[in-house]
Amino acid sequence: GTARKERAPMHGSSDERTRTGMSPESLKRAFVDSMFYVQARYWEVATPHDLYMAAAYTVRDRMLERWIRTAETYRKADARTVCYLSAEYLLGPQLGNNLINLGIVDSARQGARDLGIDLQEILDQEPEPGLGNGGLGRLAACYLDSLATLSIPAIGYGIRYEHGIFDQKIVDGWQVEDCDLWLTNGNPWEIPRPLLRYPVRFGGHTEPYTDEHGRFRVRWVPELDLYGMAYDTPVLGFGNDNTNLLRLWHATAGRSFDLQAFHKGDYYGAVNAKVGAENITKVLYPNDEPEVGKELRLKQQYFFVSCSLQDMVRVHLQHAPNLEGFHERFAAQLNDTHPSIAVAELMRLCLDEHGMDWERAWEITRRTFAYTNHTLLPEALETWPVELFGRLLPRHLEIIYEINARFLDELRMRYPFDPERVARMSLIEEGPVRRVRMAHLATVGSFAVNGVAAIHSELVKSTVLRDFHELWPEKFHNITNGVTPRRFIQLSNPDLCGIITDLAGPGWARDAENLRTLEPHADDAAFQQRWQAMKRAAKERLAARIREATGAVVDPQSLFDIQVKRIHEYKRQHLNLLHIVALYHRIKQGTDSDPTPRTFVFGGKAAPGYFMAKLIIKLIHSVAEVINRDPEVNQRLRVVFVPNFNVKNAECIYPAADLSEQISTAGKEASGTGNMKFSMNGALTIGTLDGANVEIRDAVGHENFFLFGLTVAEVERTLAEGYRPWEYYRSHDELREVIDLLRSGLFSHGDPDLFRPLTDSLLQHDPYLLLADYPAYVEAQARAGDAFRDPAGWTRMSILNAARTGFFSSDRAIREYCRNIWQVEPMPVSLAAGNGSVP
Ligand code: OX2
Repeated sequence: GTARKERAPMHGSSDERTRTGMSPESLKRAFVDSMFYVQARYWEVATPHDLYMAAAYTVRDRMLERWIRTAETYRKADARTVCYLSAEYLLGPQLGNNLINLGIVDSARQGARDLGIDLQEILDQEPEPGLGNGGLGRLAACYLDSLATLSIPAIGYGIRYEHGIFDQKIVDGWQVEDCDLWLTNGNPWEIPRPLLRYPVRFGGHTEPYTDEHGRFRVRWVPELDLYGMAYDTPVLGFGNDNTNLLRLWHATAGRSFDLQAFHKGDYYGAVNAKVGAENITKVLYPNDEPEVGKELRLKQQYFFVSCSLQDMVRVHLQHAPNLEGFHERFAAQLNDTHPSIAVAELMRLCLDEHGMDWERAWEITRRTFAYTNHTLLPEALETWPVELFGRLLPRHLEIIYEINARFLDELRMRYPFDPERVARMSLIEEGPVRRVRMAHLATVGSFAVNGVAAIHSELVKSTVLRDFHELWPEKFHNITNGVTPRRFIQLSNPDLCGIITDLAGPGWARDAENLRTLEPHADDAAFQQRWQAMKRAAKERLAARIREATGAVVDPQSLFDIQVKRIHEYKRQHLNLLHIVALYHRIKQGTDSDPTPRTFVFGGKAAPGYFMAKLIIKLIHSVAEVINRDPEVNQRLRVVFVPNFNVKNAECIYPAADLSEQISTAGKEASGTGNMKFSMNGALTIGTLDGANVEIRDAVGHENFFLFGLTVAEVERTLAEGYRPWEYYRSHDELREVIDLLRSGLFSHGDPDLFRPLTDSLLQHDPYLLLADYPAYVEAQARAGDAFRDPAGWTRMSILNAARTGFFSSDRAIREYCRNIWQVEPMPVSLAAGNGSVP
């Protein structure tokens, strides 16, 4: 780079310095300024959107100051940097979070009030960047927050999707997808970097040649090239001055490309190719499972990985003459297998572009990457047909074959009499269609592999990566997921934040173990009252939102029993429904013994092609319709579906929950993170021994958790012994009546076929063992209902949940990654110590 030799002069006048001051006065002045000079509006005609933009620019200026100082500090220190490679970042709205991390919420509110503006109204204007599907993308966003908060030099690399996760509309009880338009009104948080672009190539063929030293080399002659352009978003730490970088890549057609094609006289061909190039970052695939054989998806993956690695190489070469030491400068985390093509791409860069020999390149590559596994579901393990792979990335396929050949040789030496094991471990799955196994590529090409909750990490070792664990036991780790208490307590639940701060002081938001200060107050009557008032207010806010969004009226006194997450059969929203229908049935029969009034809240998106998940959404609405309008029932039960569950809605939902539904079939949910957000906000969990539920239950105390259901071992045994759901149906009267009600047409205006695919699946296969778990679930629900009728007892349990979930802060998780995997140290940034390069 062309580092400036001289520093900009320091601005001396006090006027200049208030440009980024934090007082209500400075914020006001900056806001008015931004309205005029950035948004180009004057007061009288400013729309709510203008107010939001001016506020965002005001906040951004204060972030940029920290960001630039951070970049300078890291660069000077030549600091080891974490690169988080993720196809998804579910960031959620930025303004509120940035105000918190800058510590200026009160000043901003004051400043806004002085100008006659309601800060909340401004916050509500922001469309959220929904660049992720669910837990995996939200985890990446929490980790960015914690990395900055812990002063760790880190870059998040990903894709700037023009359209994020679809907007969910509900029409006649069915999910309808609408295009997400988060960028249409402009995005004040990103800085486009038109000059920071890298070529990315696809297709063509490879050819051997001899280089000037007489060495054998391979050249890739691609068919197509395009460019990735950087868009940078600053990520503030909380309670420090560190501000890290999220760099998202946008695809554009290259100029060389234009010239070639246009000059050949094929104008329309060139135009088409240009459009094709730009399609790569058009839209997020809305499935939390891999898209089988979708060429564009593989292109997205390679596109962002290639840009990111080229960017890392550029930075490395600013400090070093060649790629030696690359793995010492960077630790690159692969967030699931989506970026695992990085293993082959770094090899290619080392071998083909930097003339390194194979052994050296492989050593550097294997010491650069670490891989996080997020799922054991066989249908979610990514593989790509060799044919497609070779057509798009011929050179990478060659490299993968070579990695595999060497790896298999090693295995044959190690296991000479076990060819089946060697075949199981191969990077290539043999069969009618040969496929590249991305999890194997990631495992072989990484120095560490981790699962996302204790039970999940054990299952990774004993199931999907068992052979690899036997070969390299020391490579395997567990890092239980975490969530950021800044967004999921401080921002979402200001009343709870106030309670904690009064007791524990403000330090808890950086050290969540301080939440334990609440514990001795769990039985204190006055404290309990304040706690109940906090919960009550949150429930009233949610009730108002529900009314606005759906027209449904719910009673904040009732037990708020909530399940929000992607809709999936393994998550078993329909088990929840079976219980609801059972309660309904009992009331109608007059056999009810649980008089606790309940409001059941659902929310979540279904993958657009996932028929069963969409049918579950329809069933939720259908059951809601019957229950909510039946006067015999609706004083006791209400069912609502909050449309378009996203980060913004979630912030309003978690604080309002009394009971959190975490009811996946044991062994299926890798971790879950919603479970943590609920518990931190004082909800009790009804759940199975799955994912992080296990550790949450141990942390909060078994007596403060409603456990039910088969364990992983019992699930395995049940299936192995030939599970016959029909027998549960036959022998359990209430269960039979509930399923018969679903088949009767009661919930489908007389159409007995509407929900048939669901009931048939339950009776014939029931792969997720709903019927086997039903009796235990209903029994645990009865315990929860009883417990809720003792307000003091319930409140005590609620307080203990919040007090004991500090472990599930993403700060703890990131500390573990830093120590056990990345070997990186904090590099604190001081704004105050700056000598004037920032105005
Ligand atoms: C999700 C997992 O399903 C969830 O259990 C976990 O909490 C989350 O990742 C974060 O680790 N796609 N999404 C996930 O896995 C995959 C694959």
